[in-house]
Amino acid sequence: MPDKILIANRGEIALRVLRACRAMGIKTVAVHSTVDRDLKHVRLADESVCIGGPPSAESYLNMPALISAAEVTDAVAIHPGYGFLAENADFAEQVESSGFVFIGPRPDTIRLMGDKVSAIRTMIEAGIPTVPGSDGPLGEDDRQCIEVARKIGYPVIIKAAAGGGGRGMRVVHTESNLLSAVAMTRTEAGSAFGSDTVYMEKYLEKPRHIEVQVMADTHGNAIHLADRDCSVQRRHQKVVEEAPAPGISTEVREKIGRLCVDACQAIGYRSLGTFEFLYENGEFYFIEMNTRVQVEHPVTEMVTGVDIVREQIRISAGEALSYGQSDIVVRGHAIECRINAEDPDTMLPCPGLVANYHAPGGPGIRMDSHLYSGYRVPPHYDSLVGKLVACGDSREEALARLDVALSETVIDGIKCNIPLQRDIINDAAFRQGGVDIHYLEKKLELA
Ligand code: MV4
Repeated sequence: MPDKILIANRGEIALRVLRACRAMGIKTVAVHSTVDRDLKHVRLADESVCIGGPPSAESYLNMPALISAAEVTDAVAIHPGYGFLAENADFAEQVESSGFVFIGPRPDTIRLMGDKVSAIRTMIEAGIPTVPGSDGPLGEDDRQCIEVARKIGYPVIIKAAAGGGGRGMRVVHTESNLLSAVAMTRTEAGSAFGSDTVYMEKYLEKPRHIEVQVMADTHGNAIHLADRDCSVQRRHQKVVEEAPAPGISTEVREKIGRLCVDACQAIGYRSLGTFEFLYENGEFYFIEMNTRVQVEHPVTEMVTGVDIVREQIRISAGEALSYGQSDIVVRGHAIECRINAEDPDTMLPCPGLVANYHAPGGPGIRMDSHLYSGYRVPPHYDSLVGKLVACGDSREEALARLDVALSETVIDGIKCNIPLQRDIINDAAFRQGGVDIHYLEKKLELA
């Protein structure tokens, strides 16, 4: 195992990684911006290094500062968390060429999955079902583009190859709008991502977002940890996630899980990964692969008992997976509410001083949060301040525990989305299970 890990992140995920390191007897280095000196994980880390000013570009995205911090502290490995540089292939490459271990996939794998066209092509070859589409970049030939759309059938969606996570896409309902939509998406992609490569897919109107968690070691072993449903979202920000996805039979779960495992082995995947699918009318359609630990990983941990971050660290040290597929059993149900520091009316970030914080507790409750009484939420970063996760033998039991836990959580001094979360988890359609990706935005429109 590495002797010392540098945590190249902040907030709740930095604390989550720190906890995994401490439980494994690994020393920790926290890095922080000038406004983040008082972060909980900075206080708990063995060492800490200030890496720059408040803007992320000066600190958490500052590659030379991060590498220097690893050098001066004699760290062996760097954990990128999620967001920031977690899926930056150039960073992973620089970490490795500087003699450190990047806790994640190989840089070329990150690059392959970062380009959505090459990710889809790779998955088709590896036997993963994808959305009917251009299966490659759209060329400059207008007639060919029209042909592809006719073959797929309208509506279609034009996506930027370098986009992902909802950035750089446009839905087209009729042929008369096709070429201008392609041109606009191209132009926007060029200026936003520095690549104007676009591709086309059939637009699925009411899908669910279901993802499969995988892990693969450097000895050729790969397993899946079943699925999560992340359909409850607003403006491409997930709000509630759960595992397993409601209404998916064990047979179907095992079938899609096995396909993902086989794909990992076919491409020589290493580390944690998430296969993102759209699910509609009983079919899975791959859209993207995430090559990092995800915000919502705790729901999978709660139903499988696997410490996903520990396995991620073990894999990066060249250890074999601690589990075979037959060791992985989904037990009960877990649901996560993302707690954001935001105004419930405007949904805009609401930073400030947390005068008083009381975390919930009880059976099946887990609160992953870096909050404490007297902590000031800075305005410079994501508004996520915690993740409240509840599990139970059934979805109903998890929901009952989650509602109690939300009701007893106290975060005084700043506004947060706990009222919205209670509203969602008590909503009849959500209680039913299996809402689609448009559920929350429609619900908020009506309110
Ligand atoms: C789609 C789609 C419908 N059909 N692709 C948005 C985020 C990015 N990961 C892919 N996205 C979508 N791709 C086809 N062919 C609808 C979305 C989509 C979406 C997907 C997952 C979760 C939330 C979403 C919200 C709006 C649109």
